[in-house]
Amino acid sequence: MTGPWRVAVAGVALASATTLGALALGPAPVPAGASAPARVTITISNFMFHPMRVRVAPGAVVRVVNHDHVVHTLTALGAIFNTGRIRYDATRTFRAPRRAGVYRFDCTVHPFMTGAIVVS
Ligand SMILES: [Cu+2]
Repeated sequence: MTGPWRVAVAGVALASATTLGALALGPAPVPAGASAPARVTITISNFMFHPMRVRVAPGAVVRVVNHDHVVHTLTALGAIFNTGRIRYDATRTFRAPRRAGVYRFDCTVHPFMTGAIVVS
């Protein structure tokens, strides 16, 4: 995957996030032009990531907290980042990639749990 391709994908994703802002899940999206946060927290509850899609700065610190009574993971497709197994009430932290793009992830234990980190 080349750099320009990833940047193009991120551009499309941001454009749709802006257009569909009112329909987006989770907190209000960061306005276009504002800098993306350097730290975010993703919580897991009821077998869902909250928020399911989050915009972060390159290399941002991402905290993941599991509120479910079962083990989950937050694992990027291709395992570019991976929390490993997170038990009930445990927290794991990792750094987002430095390269702009849309990074989809799931839970390796429950692959129907999906989300995305948008680095921009
Ligand atoms: Cu899971």
